[in-house]
Amino acid sequence: MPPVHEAAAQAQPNIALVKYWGKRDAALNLPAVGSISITLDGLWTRTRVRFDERLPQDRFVLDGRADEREAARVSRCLDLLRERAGVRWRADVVSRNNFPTAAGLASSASGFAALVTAAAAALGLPLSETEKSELARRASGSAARSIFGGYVEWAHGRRADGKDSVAQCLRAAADWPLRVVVAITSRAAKEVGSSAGMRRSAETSPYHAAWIAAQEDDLAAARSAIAARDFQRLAEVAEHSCLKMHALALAARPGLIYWNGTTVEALHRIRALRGSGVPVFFTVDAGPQVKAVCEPQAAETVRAALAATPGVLDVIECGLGAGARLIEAAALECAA
Ligand code: 2P0
Repeated sequence: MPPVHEAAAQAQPNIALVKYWGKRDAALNLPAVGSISITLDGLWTRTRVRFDERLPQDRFVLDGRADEREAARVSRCLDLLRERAGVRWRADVVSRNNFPTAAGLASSASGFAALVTAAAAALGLPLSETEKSELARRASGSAARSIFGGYVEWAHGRRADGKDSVAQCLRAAADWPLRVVVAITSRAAKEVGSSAGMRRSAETSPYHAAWIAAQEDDLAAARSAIAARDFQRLAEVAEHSCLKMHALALAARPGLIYWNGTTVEALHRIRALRGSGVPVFFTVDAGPQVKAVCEPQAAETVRAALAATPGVLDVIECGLGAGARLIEAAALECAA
């Protein structure tokens, strides 16, 4: 057998419409609530994993630079795959994002979905999408969703071992090709990451129990809106879930304020557009960027309105896309 075992994969970020916020098991990364997302197109992470029996340790290069901070997380994720394959080989991992890593676009979701997909293939592990979703979840919760394309639900699950807390596709992207316009309002790294923010919210926010209690109703509403392709109903539940997640975080001690002034102004502009008949709604994650989801014919109007909002630094438009998949290593276009 040759000493080198290699594969490459691509995955895309996803944006939650019904949010994940809170964990029921931090070690296994099991969520306190289920969530529903859309996987994006146009933005991607491409990752090549090369297991080499001669390497003394794992190496992780992101966008051309050795990334020490993320290397430990990458190694822990690879350990799960090595354990399944019954090998101890270390790996050389080269990854590239075609979007800014700190832009608040869930680079950990696309990153770990691509890593698991490439590593499983490199090791010759015949894993199902469901098994890949479980492994990706353990590295980063939202990565469980980026294994799948289109409209995706990640289940809360009942089992203590987390085997049923995996994602599945609810509807293909082509069935309802909505567009997403992202308004970048800051390039600063966020002060409190998602995991720490979730922990603080669960421990100190008086709204935590109310958040958990209502999630099933929001999931049911989003599922039925997606099944019926009912934009107005999806808009209502998605904005509600987003604002509720932020209300929970704002009420933590100390309060988590992920928004800046431009974020708030962009939300008002999106609301005003919808009020005037434009099919668009907003969502915001654990950072200041605003994601506007709209019907295709409204994309140009939404893009122009966000670009004209004072303080918006850049606008990125994309569609809905596919799940994680293998690619030729040559497509990576970046040297090791
Ligand atoms: C979501 N977020 O549903 C929510 C809404 C951010 C706000 O999933 O701790 O990086 O690795 O499981 O996946 C971002 O959290 O957190 C996220 P971990 P992750 O999209």
